[in-house]
Amino acid sequence: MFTKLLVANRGEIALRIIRACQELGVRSVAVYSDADAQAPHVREADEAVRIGPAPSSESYLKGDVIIEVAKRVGAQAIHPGYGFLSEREWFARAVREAGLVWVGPPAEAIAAMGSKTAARTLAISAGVPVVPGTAQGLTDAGEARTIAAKYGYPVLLKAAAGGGGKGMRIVRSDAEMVGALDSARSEARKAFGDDAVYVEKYIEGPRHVEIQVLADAHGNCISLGERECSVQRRHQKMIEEAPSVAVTPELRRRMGDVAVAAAKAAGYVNAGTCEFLLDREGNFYFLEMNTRIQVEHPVTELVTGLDLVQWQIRIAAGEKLPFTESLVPRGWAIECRITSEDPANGFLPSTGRIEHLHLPTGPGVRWDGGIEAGSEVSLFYDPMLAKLIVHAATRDQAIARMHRALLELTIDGIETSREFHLRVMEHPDWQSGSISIQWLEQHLDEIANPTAPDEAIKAAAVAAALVAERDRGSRASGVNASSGVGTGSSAAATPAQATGADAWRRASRLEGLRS
Ligand code: MV4
Repeated sequence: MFTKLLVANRGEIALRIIRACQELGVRSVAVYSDADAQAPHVREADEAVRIGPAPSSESYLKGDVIIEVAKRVGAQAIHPGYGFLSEREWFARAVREAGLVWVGPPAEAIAAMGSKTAARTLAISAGVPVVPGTAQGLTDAGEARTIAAKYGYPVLLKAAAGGGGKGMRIVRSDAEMVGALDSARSEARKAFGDDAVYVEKYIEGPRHVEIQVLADAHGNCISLGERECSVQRRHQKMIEEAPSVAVTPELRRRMGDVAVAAAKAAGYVNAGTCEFLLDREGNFYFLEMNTRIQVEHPVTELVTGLDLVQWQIRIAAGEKLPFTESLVPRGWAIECRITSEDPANGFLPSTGRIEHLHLPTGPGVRWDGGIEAGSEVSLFYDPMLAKLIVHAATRDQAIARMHRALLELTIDGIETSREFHLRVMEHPDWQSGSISIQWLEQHLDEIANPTAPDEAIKAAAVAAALVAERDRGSRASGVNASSGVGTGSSAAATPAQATGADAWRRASRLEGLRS
């Protein structure tokens, strides 16, 4: 095992990696920008080194600087987390060439999965089902029409270099083709410097289901089951769960086998994820492979009992996986991404100082966060502040537990996605599992901008809040009704009181009482 590892990231994932190091007996080295000098990951690591000013392009993306720091402090390995340098083939290669160990897949596997058309060709050769379509870039709209005639409209134009939905256009008729191809090309050129575009049959209303794989350097590769990530907005996932209501044991085995085949074809080692579309008939299609640890890895950890980040490090250190069979999920896990965005305001990023932070605890609750009271939330980095993750025996129990945990959570000083998540947990479609990748955007109005309730409901909410307030009058940590801001720690309250406090928060927002 390594004695020292450098964490090339910030926020919650940096802390997550530092915790894994501590439990493995590995010394951790944090790197930080000027904006993060006071950040928790800097304090929790065994050592910390400043790498530059606040903008990521001058700090967390400075691969050469980070490699120099790793060599100087005597780290043997670099863990990139997700985002930043995690899927840059050149960085994985540079780490290796500097004589350091890269905690991630080989640079060649990153490259093989980096181009969508290359990944598609690789998948097809490995017998992995992909959406019907082409694997070569289009020459012109005429060719695109011929291909569309073969598969039938609607079709989807996709950028070969793509990712994140950029350079994607749905085409429903021959008449739309010329305009769609032009705009897909120019968007792809701007985003990736490559205007190659190819065609797929458009799958309507699918789910996004992904399979976690773990491969060691000794030829063992296993599937750890699926995560369902359909609750997303503009390609940003908001909620993930494991397992998926749409996946039977038999489908899990088939998707797992396919994911392992794709990983093996790419020469994959370490943790990776194969993304699939799952249609209403139960057909699944490989989309792409994410060659990093993902934000939503904790839901898989909770249903498998494995520590994926520790396994990433152990695999990089040359350890063998102790199991050769794919694992069966136990219970149900849900993750909500807590972001500094204001759902009631078009998810506008919110900035400022976190004045007060009260974290949920209790049975089956996990908080993977990168913030604390006093943290400054700026626009320099991703708005994801933390993940709230729960585990319970059944999906219904996990939803009730997440709702309870969200009620316990208080973040004061900035707007967050907390109330958005409460409204999703309360939604009948979510509760019955009737969701697809289109569901959130179709229901955003009722979830993110709940219409003002009529006077009777509003009065009842205020009354409930006042009862809760009266009942906790003797408590030291009550809701401060005079300020109208629900800063009270509801951890000490009964569910009814917590609901009352939440009704108060909602009512006071509607009344414009919140400062
Ligand atoms: C699709 C699709 C429907 N049909 N391909 C979006 C990003 C990229 N990773 C692939 N994406 C999609 N590809 C076909 N042939 C729908 C999407 C898609 C999507 C996929 C996963 C999660 C969220 C999504 C949101 C919109 C569209």
